[in-house]
Amino acid sequence: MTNLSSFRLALDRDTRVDQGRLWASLMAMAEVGPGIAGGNNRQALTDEDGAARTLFARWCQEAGMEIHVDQMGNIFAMRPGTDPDTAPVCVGSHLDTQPAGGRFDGILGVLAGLEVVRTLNDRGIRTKHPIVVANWTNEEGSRFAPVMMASGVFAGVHSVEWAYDRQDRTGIRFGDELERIGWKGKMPVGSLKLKAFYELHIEQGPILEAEGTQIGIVTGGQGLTWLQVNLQGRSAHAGSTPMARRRNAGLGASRVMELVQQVAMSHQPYAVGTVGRLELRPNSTNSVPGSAELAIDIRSPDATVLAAMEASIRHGVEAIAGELELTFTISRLQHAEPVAFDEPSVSTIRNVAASLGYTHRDIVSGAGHDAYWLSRVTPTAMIMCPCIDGISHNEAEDISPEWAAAGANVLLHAVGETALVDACTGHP
Ligand code: HGY
Ligand code: MN
Ligand code: MN
Repeated sequence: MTNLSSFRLALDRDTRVDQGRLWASLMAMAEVGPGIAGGNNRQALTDEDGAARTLFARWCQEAGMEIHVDQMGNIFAMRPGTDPDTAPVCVGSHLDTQPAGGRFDGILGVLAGLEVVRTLNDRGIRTKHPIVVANWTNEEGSRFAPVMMASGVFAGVHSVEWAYDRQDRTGIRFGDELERIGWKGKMPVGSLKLKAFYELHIEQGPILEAEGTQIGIVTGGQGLTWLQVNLQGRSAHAGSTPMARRRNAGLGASRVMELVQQVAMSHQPYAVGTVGRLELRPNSTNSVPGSAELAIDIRSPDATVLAAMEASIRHGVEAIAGELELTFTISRLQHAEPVAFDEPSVSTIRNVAASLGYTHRDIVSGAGHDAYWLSRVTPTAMIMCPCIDGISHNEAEDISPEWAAAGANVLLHAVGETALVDACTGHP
């Protein structure tokens, strides 16, 4: 049993990450899978995702870490601790992006984790617990639903087999695609037991920037439900079909979109509702749409509000279909309850932010994150940094190098406190 007195609870307070190196890594990663407007299109399990993984793994190996990959392609870059029998402290997020995604959503959390290790290496600092930097597969859920898929398997929310059978909209299976890009590991998912998990993420909303606050102390996150609605009418000639004889699925879709807006607005200020995906068939200018598929995203920090929104939407879709003589199906694509993070871990983040002199405030996450599921299996907390105009899931997503470094410094010191710094190492 190691003598605990040889470990300090904290790094020297003047220890900071290398802001320029972190920013250079973010910009280099942004070159992989570029979008069309300055952001990224690096969707899960595409070749671009594979290239990002390869780059990340190389950087981690150059920093002296061992690479472990589980059956869901989750990457765990491990920095050994002085006591190999202890559970690692994990930091990380995701490298996959939305189709019109930004350069920082998820990527900041992964590369700030790498920067933490690079900084400890620079200072020759050892920790008692190993440190793991994680890249969680398919956080975005845009190509393969649901969101936070592989961290969900890690936390026991989904089975590996169920996840492997998820298909994208062209019918490609998740498991086959993971195999194709060469990132289907052998490590059983969830076998890595963690001491704690910290995720740094951009806010993806306007609060921190508007207040001029540097750090968000994330106390929890709102719940989310995705619903898929399929409306079935009859395609018909746009010219020769009288209005009274139409069974117009496109009209039905427009009313469902308005319904989602009204339901969200009726639960303000803590509810949001979006129809982000709409597909009409046959999708031809001179054919009345015979069928429509809509994907609905509703969220609230209050579980009862979320349930009430879902019930109102289900009821409203039935009424709309009746009025327009459509048949319909409505099904849940996914659901995550609102989450509260581990209070001692949240306090660590808050105390570190204060001791480093950063302005900070508690905040509830509007977006979903891998930390949601990790909080089921290990003490978990999140750190947020502002983003410009609160824009995200948009190629214009942007942050400042200073915000990135401030978040990474809080991550660095939170890791130092949790992984226990070996007092005999590091510069005086
Ligand atoms: O949908 C979300 O909240 C996350 O960006 N995947
Ligand atoms: Mn994200
Ligand atoms: Mn996202």
